[in-house]
Amino acid sequence: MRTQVAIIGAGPAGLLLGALLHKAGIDNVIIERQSGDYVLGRIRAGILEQGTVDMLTEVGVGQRLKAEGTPHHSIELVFKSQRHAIDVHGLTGGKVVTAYGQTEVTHDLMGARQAAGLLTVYAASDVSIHDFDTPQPKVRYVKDGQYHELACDFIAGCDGFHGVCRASVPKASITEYERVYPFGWLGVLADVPPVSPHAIVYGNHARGFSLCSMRSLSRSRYYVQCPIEDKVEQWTDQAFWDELRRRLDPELADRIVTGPSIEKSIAPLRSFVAEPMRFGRLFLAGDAAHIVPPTGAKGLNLAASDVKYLSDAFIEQYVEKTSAGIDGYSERALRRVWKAERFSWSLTTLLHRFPDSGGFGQKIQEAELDYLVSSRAASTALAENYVGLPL
Ligand code: RFL
Ligand code: PHB
Repeated sequence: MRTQVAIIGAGPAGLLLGALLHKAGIDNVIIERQSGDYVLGRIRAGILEQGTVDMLTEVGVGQRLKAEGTPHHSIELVFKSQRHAIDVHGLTGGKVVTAYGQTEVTHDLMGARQAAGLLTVYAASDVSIHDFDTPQPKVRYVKDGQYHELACDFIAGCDGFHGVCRASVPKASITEYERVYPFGWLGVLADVPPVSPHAIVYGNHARGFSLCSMRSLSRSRYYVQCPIEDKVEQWTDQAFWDELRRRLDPELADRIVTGPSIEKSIAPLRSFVAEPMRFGRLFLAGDAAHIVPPTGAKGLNLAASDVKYLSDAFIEQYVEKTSAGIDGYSERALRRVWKAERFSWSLTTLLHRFPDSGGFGQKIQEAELDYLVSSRAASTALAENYVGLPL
């Protein structure tokens, strides 16, 4: 089998890249390790930047997003038991973010890909990539017990943090930067109306961080910071709701509607960047190249901006016959990646309880939050990063 671009991974990065390339008439095949149902069952991101919404609209999956996504004009910060709104819309000249689950984005992109008759090989095992330092790269995999080889012009490594693509690059050719945080996020999904349907709420409290988000007007997504050693079985639903309430202001705590969790999990927090993002004819995009802690809601949005740059580069290559885009991809993508890394790290540092920072650390965080909500300049800096820096 042969294609122009072999895409490894059918997460948001791989599916969106496939859609952008197809729209430009560039042939592509996606190879995914998991089944389609497994990919759809992962509960992850929920907040889309306007640039991501625009890209999804451009590839023809904007309809349900427009009808069912919830625009957020502001975010709210809770500290010292008081809630303060930051008018993101007003401070950015009219920009908003949209609450629409990653599961829905994946569902829409999978549906459009299937309707267009494009090939995605799900449940492929033993995926390996070869010869990306030559003009004839190849992907090998096993499907239903049969060995396959896919020849291509380029390989797009969209296979997430634990994928095979970054791991296939010789160690001497790649530099990795990493920070692992000493806590996790315990997340609960529940079919109850969100306590704050028009703004994501971020809470700083001496007991730890909390977050109130949503997937729809009848489905809520909440998180509390927890020790990284905690096991999800230790947390009953009741213990989760009690802890969330303790970390919010009294009015919001009173208003929370609780119910049985339909998903409960603990996610570790990490900042990570691998440089460069191109190795001959292999290009990394999304979580395969970088991870942000979820505090700034940037992971999925960065995956989208990477594949926008990458699809532009391939279009230049195939349509305009120039390699300038491909040659500049890594540098272009990394400039935006590092700014999002900085923002996600700073918001994580500002809002979480660190084991060794003590009362002094808490007071400094509260002073910074107080400055943030009372200075127009500081609020504007937060707002423009939150809605997404320009592509
Ligand atoms: P994905 O989604 O991990 O997809 C990679 C795909 O590659 C497959 N794969 C392989 N396929 C073939 N061969 C192999 N050897 C393979 N190895 C892996 C995997 O099965 C998978 O299908 O990466 P992608 O596409 O780069 O997308 C990145 C996003 O998923 C991620 O950044 C976000 O979910 C991060 N994130 C958030 N991002 C936001 O923009 N806004 C948010 O509000 C937000 N909240 C979150 C988040 C991530 C979280 N967790 C659990 C990490 C909240 C949480 C709790
Ligand atoms: C989510 O809805 O899952 C979510 C929202 C905002 C964040 C992180 C996660 O910063």
